[in-house]
Amino acid sequence: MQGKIKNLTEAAERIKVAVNSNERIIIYADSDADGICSAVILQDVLKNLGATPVAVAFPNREEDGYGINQKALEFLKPHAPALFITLDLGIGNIKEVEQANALGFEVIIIDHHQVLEKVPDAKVVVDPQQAGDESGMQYLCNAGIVFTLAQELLPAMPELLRRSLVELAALATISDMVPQISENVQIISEGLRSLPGTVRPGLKAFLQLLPSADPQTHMKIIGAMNSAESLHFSNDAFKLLTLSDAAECRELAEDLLSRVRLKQMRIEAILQDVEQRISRKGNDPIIFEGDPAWKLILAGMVASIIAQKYQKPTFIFKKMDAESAGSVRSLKEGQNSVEAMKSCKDLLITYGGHPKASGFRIKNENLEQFKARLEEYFKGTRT
Ligand SMILES: [Mn+2]
Repeated sequence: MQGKIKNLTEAAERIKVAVNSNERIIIYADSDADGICSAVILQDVLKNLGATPVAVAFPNREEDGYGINQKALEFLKPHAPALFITLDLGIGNIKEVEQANALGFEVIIIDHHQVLEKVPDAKVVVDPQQAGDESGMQYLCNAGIVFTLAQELLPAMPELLRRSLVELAALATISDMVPQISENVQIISEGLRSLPGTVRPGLKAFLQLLPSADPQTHMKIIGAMNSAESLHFSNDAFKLLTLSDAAECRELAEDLLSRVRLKQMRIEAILQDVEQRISRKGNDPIIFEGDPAWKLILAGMVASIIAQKYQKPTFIFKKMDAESAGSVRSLKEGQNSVEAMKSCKDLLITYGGHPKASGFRIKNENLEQFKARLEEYFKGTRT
């Protein structure tokens, strides 16, 4: 049997104290399906314990920046003091966690991304990737960790609630493309088995709108969740999954599904653009392309497709006025994108993620040097 995720019990205990003493609780989660499902699971569990978070916030990666950022701290400041729980982000926010502490927040980080130079100075840090975590559960997506936390918080979880949460954990596990091993297999099979009979109005709305015999229904739901862009720290997919009114759910679900189609067209356009540029270049060790017209939230999808097709570490970014931000995909073993960026961290504003999928933000004046150093780095890793 595997061990327990480090600090999971500490996180559960601290959350219980907050619930019992009516402390304000903030949930701050990433804007993708994993972050959104993590937030829904945690909010459901808190409600079951009798608490309602004062805010559930999601950053817009394009406008606000990835992870905990200045705008988010500004936005959430009025709620201090509060317990500030980060989901699917936070492990890279060393400076921002210090700022949150100074504002009077007590931070619990629940993340599954790679630790950078050090673990932020939060009250509790749960991340199977951190030193001293012997659980061996690095394969869990964030919602998988939160689902494990949920069982800790509600040891006698009613079956109906458990099923409703495992449905979300399954969607997040599939969406995050984590290895389908151990608990992940269990979560996916249990969740997908339960999904057609879901009691969650938001998921029911999707099921009513999608053809019932389609074996890819869950993929379409995931696509719809991932197409919800957070705006003013609110996210429509989260809203949908926590609403109870059927008519409202239907409207939101329709809207999210139509955004998927728009998103696919935009991705196609960027892909064409990138491939045209690649065809004009020689045998560079990496693909490194950016443009002011590309949407940052699409960079990850584009980078995935390009990296898969060309089998090279791929950096796709949006070039903004002074800074650029983008996504990285590096699929080969031994070509760890986070380590590559760590070797250039003096040039970066932020960076982080997983070896195969990560992101960065950089001042435009450093772009050329960043590219050159990455090429140097990856030359040394070519097999
Ligand atoms: Mn994740």
